Amino acid sequence: MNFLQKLNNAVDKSNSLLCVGLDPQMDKLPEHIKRQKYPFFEFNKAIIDTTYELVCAYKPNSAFYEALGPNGILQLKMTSEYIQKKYLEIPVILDAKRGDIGSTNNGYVKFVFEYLNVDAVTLHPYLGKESLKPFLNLKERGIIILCKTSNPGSGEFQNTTVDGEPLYMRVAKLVSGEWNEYNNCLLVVGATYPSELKEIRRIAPHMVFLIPGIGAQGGKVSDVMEHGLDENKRGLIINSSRSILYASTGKDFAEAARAEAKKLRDEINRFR
Ligand code: NUP
Repeated sequence: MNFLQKLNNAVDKSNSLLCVGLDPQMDKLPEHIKRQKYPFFEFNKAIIDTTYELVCAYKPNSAFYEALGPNGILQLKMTSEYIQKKYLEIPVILDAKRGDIGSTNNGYVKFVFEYLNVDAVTLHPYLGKESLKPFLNLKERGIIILCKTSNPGSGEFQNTTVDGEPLYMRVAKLVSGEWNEYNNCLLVVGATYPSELKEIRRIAPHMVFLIPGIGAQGGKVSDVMEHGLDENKRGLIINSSRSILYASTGKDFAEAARAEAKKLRDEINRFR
């Protein structure tokens, strides 16, 4: 089964387009979790055990784990293995935004798909298709390319005009076309840019988009659903991290996360 089939099955089973971002931050963890040997893993485990029925994917961002050094990387691996063992139908996306020259990308491929063994990874397109071949050739995995990011300054490069069109449109065209030989590519489009999302959906009607920016960054579910859904009322992986993880920082954090995830899943489904 390839990534998109696995994702589709998870969407069917959970009736959800919601992805929970597993982005633990030490200063935001409940006190009793902070004291554990593997605080990020214990935190994630509790979040996963209360939200697994409500999500189509989990998305740990590598930065939060790398910040702790080897112990953080180990907890990232423990998190990925936990999902694979207990909830193997739910795909795991590593948000790492990698992308280097081809020979160096082989190292990233090993880390992401052999050591961590996740289902999909985020990459930036700046070095071009040739450099990303070690990723693009992986027919079973999800290759998720940054197209229009959610941050306030994303337009600095992404909206510059290249041959009469904004750069993000060039990215959307190439990635959905000639980069997508094995039908394993997805695009990242921020929830905070609905008009760009609409244009990108027009260019790539059948692609799946990873949509960050809902919740803490202010993106609106209604905008994303109006402009991002595909003809089958799917085609979106809608991520939220902080709004769910830190719905409460007390002992009830996992139940509060579940309530928030359920609210968001249901809100998304009202537009489907
Ligand atoms: O354009 C992007 N915006 C963004 O926020 C691309 C991303 N991958 N992200 C990531 O999504 C970000 O690094 C974080 O892991 C998550 C959003 O988190 P939150 O704002 O929901 O807490």
